[in-house]
Amino acid sequence: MEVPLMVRLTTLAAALLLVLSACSSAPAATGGQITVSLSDHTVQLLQTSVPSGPVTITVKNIGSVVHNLVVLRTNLDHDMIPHDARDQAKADERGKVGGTTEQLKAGQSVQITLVLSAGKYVLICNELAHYQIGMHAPLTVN
Ligand SMILES: [Cu+2]
Repeated sequence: MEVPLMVRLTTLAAALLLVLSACSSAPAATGGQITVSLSDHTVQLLQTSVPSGPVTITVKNIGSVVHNLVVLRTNLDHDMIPHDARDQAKADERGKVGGTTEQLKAGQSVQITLVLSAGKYVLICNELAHYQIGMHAPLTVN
């Protein structure tokens, strides 16, 4: 009688261990999430503020031409970013903390993760003249 009981206890312990290890291997808190939709003349954010730390940004091109996303850390208002000194058709990317690495084609979406500290940010599309036609939006990181 004692041996089967030991077996049962061992099995129970093993099961508990499995449950515990399953818990510890579950994804940790995923951090902030935002979704950015790039239309042909706007940058739309589903969330306008996000906690500091890792922030996963889902970027969707819902427009009809190529777009990109550049994340700037700046205290300037989102519609007050100066143009690039060497190219008036582009916005100055000073304060850039990240962005998409390639142009997004119409209908394409990508996810990027940035580690953002608390502060004010501006999300823009910096394809030629896209900033000027209104592709910018503010983001606050708390
Ligand atoms: Cu654009």
